[in-house]
Amino acid sequence: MTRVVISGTGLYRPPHVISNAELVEAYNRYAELQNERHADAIAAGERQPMASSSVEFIEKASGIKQRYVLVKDGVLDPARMYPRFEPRPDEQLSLMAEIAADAARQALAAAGKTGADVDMVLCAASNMQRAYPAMAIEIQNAIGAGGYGFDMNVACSSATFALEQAVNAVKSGSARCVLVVNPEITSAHIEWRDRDCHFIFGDVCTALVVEAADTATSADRWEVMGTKLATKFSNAIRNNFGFMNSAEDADPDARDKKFRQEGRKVFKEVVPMAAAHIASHLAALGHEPTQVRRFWLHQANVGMNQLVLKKLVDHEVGGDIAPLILDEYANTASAGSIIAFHEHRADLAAGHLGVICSFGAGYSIGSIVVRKC
Ligand code: CO8
Repeated sequence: MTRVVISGTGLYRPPHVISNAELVEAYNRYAELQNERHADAIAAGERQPMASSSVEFIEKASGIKQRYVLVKDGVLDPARMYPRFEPRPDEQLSLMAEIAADAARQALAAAGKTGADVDMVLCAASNMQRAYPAMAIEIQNAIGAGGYGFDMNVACSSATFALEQAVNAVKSGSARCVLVVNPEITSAHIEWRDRDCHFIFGDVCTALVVEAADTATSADRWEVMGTKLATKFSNAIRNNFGFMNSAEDADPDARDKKFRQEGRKVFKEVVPMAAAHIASHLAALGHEPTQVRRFWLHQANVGMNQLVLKKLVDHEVGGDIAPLILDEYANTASAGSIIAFHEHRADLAAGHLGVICSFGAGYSIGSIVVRKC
C-alpha cells in the first residue's frame, strides 16, 4: 500500500485586523440608529429594541479577540455593516483564486514542489465565490498545475474531508501530488448586524500538499496514518443562500440567506460527537488519546475544545497539547484546524502522533491522524 504524507502547508493571512472593540463599537452604533429609526414601534411594544454587543461577552463566550478580513471597508460602517468588494471582470483572477494561489505557492515551496508537479487540485471551503467554472480549475490554471480539479463544500469540515479525498487519490494512483486549498471568505456570508454571530468569523486561506512518501523531498513530512469522516443531518447551523433564491422570489437580504446557528445547541451536541469520533478513530488505529502529542482541533470556541479534550484525556490540557489560534484568527470555518497545524508543529519530533480534527455544520466531523516522519 502506498504510504501518503502531507509534505507542505501554506497560509494566506489577510491584511486587515478588526479588534473586538472596533467591531462592538460599530455594531452598537448600528443598533442605536435602528432603535432611533423604530422608536415609535418600540414605544408601542410592536418591536423589541436591539440589544448592544459587548467585548466581555465575546471573549468570555468564545475566546475570540480579533479577526482578519480581506477588506475592512463597509464592515464597520453603521450605514452598511457589510464588506465592500470590487467586482472583477471575468478576465481577471478571481479573489478566491488569488488568495488560494498565494497559500498554494507557500505550501508548494515548503514541499519543494512547483505547480507543474501537481496533478489534482481540491478547492474545499464553506462557500464558493460562484457556481462555475469550479474555483479549483481556476486555481489549477493560476499555479500551472496539470491533471484535474474540483470544488467541495462540507462547511467547517471541508478541509479534512478534502484531505481524505487527496489521500485516497494518491493511494489509488489516480493522482501523484494533490493540492488542497481552503479559501474562506467568511466576511461575505456572516450577518454583521446580528449580535449573536457578528463576532464569530474571520477570513483566511490555507493550503496543503499531499503526495506519496516516496516522492516527498521536504524535511517536514507527516505520514497520514488514517482518516475518518462522519456526517449527521442538523439544521442547527444553516445558510439558505442558493441558486433557487431568485426563482423563489426570495429577498436576498433575508436573515436566512446568511450564516445562522443555535450556538448553544451546537456546542452541546457537537462536543460529545467530536470526542467520541476522535476516540474511536484512534482506537481503530491502536492508539489511546493520551498517546497523542498534539491535537489541532477545529477553532470555533475555546470552551468547546477544552471539553472535547477533557472527554478524551480526562484532564485539562494546555496550548502545548491543543494549540489555540482562534483568539487571533476567530473561526475561519474549514481553515481553523489547518492554521493550527501550520503554525504549531515545528517543535514536534519524528514519531510524534497528532490529530487534525474539524467539526461543524452538517453536522460534519473529520479526523486525520498523522505521524511526524
Ligand atoms: N454581546 C452580548 N451579549 C450577547 C451577544 C453579544 N455579542 N451575543 C449573544 N448575547 C447574549 C444572548 O442574547 C443571550 O442572552 P439571554 O441569556 O438574555 O438570552 C446570552 O448572551 C447568552 O447567549 P448564548 O447562549 O448564545 O451564548 P453562548 O454562551 O452559547 O455563546 C457562542 C455563544 C459563542 C456562539 C457559543 O454558543 C458557541 O461558540 N457555540 C459553538 C458554535 C459552533 O461551534 N459553531 C460551529 C459553526 S462554524 C461552522 O460549522 C461553519 C459554518 C460555515 C461557515 C460560515 C462562515 C460564515
